[in-house]
Amino acid sequence: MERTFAIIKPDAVERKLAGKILDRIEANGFAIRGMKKIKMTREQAEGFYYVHKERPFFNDLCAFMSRSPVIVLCLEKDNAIADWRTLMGATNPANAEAGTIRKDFAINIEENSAHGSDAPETAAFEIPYFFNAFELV
Ligand code: IDP
Repeated sequence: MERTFAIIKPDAVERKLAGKILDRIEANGFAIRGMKKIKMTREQAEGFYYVHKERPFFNDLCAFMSRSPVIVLCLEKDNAIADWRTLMGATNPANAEAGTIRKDFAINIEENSAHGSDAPETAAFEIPYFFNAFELV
C-alpha cells in the first residue's frame, strides 16, 4: 500500500465540487486516511510550493491557494501516487484526458481543481506538512 497527498483546491471548493471529487476518489479504490478543510495562510502556501519559488507563476499560485478553503487529504491504495495523478489528469485541463477531474472540473492551468504528490519523496514531505500522526486513521 502507498500513500499520497491530495488537495481539493479553492476553485473546486468554491464551486461546491468537493463532493463530486470525493465520490471519484472513493469510487476509484482510494482509502481516505486523513481529511480536513483548512484555509491556508499565504506563508503555508509558499512553504508547500517552495520547489516552485523561482517559477513565474509562484506568486499567483500562492495567492490562489490561500484565497479560500481547501480540503487536504491523505489517500492510500496500491500505486496511489501514480493512480491519483492519472485520475486528476494533466496540469493544463486543455491537455487532460477525457473523464479526468481536471478535464471535467478545472478552470485553467492554474485553477485546476486538484493537487497530487508527484513522487514518494514529495508525498513524504507533503503528508506531514498538513497532518500529524493522530489525524491519519
Ligand atoms: P501539478 O500540480 O500537475 O503537479 P506543477 O507543475 O507541479 O503541476 O505545478 C503546480 C501547480 O502550479 C499546478 O497544479 C497549477 O495550479 C500551477 N501551475 C503550473 N503551471 C502553471 C502555469 O504555467 N501557469 C499558472 N499556474 C501554473
